[in-house]
Amino acid sequence: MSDAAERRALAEELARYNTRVAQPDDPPLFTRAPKPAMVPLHWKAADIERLLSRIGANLKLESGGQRRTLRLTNPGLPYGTTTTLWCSIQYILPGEIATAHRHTATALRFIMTGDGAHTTVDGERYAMRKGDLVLTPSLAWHDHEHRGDEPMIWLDVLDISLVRALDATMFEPGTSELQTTAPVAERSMLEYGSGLMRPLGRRGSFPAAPVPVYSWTRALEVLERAASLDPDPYHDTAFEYRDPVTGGHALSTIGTVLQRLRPGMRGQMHRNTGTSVFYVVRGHGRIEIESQAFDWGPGDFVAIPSWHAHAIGNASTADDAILFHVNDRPALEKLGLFHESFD
Ligand code: GTQ
Ligand code: FE2
Repeated sequence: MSDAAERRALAEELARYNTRVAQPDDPPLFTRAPKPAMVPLHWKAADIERLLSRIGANLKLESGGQRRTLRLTNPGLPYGTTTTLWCSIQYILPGEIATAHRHTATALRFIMTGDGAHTTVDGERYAMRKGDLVLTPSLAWHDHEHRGDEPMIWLDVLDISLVRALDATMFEPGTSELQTTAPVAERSMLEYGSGLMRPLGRRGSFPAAPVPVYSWTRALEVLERAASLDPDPYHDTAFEYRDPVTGGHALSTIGTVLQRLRPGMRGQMHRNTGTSVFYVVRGHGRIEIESQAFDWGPGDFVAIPSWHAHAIGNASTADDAILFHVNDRPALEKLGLFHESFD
């Protein structure tokens, strides 16, 4: 019998004892480079807006802190937006609340439209305004309450697929609908919000994500003040949101970036392990991902699979473009699996 036939003949017997040998038709175990099942994808703002207004009109919030969300999916994956991340667009009507809870998955929100909602993260209450980034690290208690008078839309990003792959999913509902809030509002912003100094004499460790809300006005100011610097050839002006106490990533598993492309900027091709999702805050441009090209505009989303070469450019020679993106780089770095290549 040939070796291949020998292997096939053995398979049934081995399987009975929960064992196996490599079979001739097994796909290669090690590939020279990552071969993701996830595919590059572009969601257009007009489609998302139409679908959101349908779910806004037709889906009621169920009791128990359910949300009305439009999940971004990928045809190459059984669930989720990327191999590790879930991006959902949450549509919140005035008067609605999301009840207090916590989970091991790390989460963030980026406010797409509207204001008037408040979030409480581990007892600290913060306003949520357009362009703000709100962080809920693993096991931070959080709830939201929308007391404004117009619908709000925000992007939720969670590392659900990563946490599921590691069988570390936990969820705990709060004991009341909304948390009791601390007497001093936005206290951690007062303590750590400068990013330059921190209180002297603090005992014990600093909290994870010591500042839960990164305001749009301050993030934009950083980009605008950096506009006079020479452009990075790949990213132009891109800044990562960081933990102001440690200087590390703002969240331990999810990377967050705000990027400005000056008029006429065309970035060069590069690739890295890990996945990302881009959200266009303003402007028009093009992203090339391997052999594909997507022309994006305000409100669009684009997902990039691991190790896919990509280059981003601003299509306008008059206006800048601003993008918010998320990635799983902090998790990969911690595992020693982050690699990049500048082609
Ligand atoms: O707002 O806390 O889209 O826990 C999915 C899970 C949002 C949230 C989601 C969540 C949340
Ligand atoms: Fe949550």
